[in-house]
Amino acid sequence: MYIAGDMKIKKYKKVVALSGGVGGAKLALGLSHVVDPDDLTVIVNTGDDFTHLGLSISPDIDTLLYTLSDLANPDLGWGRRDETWTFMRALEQLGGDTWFKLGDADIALHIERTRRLTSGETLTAITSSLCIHLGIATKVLPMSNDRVETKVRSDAGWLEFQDYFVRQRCEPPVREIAYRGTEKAALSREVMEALLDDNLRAIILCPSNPWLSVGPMLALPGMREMLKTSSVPVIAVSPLIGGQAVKGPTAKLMRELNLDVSSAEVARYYDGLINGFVVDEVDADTPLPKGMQRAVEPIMMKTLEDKIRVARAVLHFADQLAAN
Ligand code: FO1
Repeated sequence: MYIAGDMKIKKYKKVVALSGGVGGAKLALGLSHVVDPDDLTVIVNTGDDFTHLGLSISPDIDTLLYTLSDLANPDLGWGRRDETWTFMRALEQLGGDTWFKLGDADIALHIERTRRLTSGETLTAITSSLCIHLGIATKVLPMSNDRVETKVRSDAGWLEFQDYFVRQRCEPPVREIAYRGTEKAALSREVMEALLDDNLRAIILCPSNPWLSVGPMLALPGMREMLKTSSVPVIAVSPLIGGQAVKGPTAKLMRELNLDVSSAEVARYYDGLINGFVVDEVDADTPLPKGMQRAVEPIMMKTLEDKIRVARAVLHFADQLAAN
């Protein structure tokens, strides 16, 4: 805090969120309505990225871009609203690979990103430019400009993430998860600056799948250290409500990894990295690791109002922890 004139101006106002997948994008949208756009940075998982039909696909970045620009397909949770599928039908007719659905408008994004990556631009620069064209004021930062590939080991061996998640619809039991490339990948300079900003108010781990969407970000050299030593509150929101995943394979994955399917297990995964954990009312008695503070809030986010309410609650929780 510093005093300018007789006004108390809250100096600490920058918010950084780590997000991946649909759940993360919901809270990021809520935060974008609560925090001034130029004070919000969302760091996005790129471990789901892959090359398909020669195109560089970044699903978690795209889900976030479409969500923040209100272009997201409300039913699918990925891709664009009001989409048409002429390309996919033509690809089918030609015997092409159609298990990964690419809508006609969505393809423009993949083609443009591929063109610019091929010309040598970084994923960070391209994403920033896409935000401008999509009218997104929130800063969206890929976690790294280097290649990282989340892989899951099933009984039939290692699977590429999208093959597991989409082509095989998360059916193969997962025995192990690996974040290929993280040992030599680097956090981008922009990510480091955002996390080390001395105007920071809070760091938020959005309710994404901890093992599949947040894990790759935590595996990047330096990320865990920065969260552990952060001088501002680091808050995570549980992706589970009453032992059920709100969406996606989180609960099934936890069972297969012989983990307890509970918010307590998620808290253990984040132990040492976060100061506060937000759980739903049904999980109000979740036991937390020593030193971790709890906030109880209905965390199901269906409407925009829900997303804004949860975002406000998370920031209020962070401010309370900062004040103590
Ligand atoms: N998910 C699916 O379940 N089926 C699809 O056909 C599919 C296509 C797709 C295309 C572009 C894109 O950005 C995402 C797409 N997704 C699809 C979702 C994607 O697999 C997941 O959002 C993430 O990888 C998991 O967080």
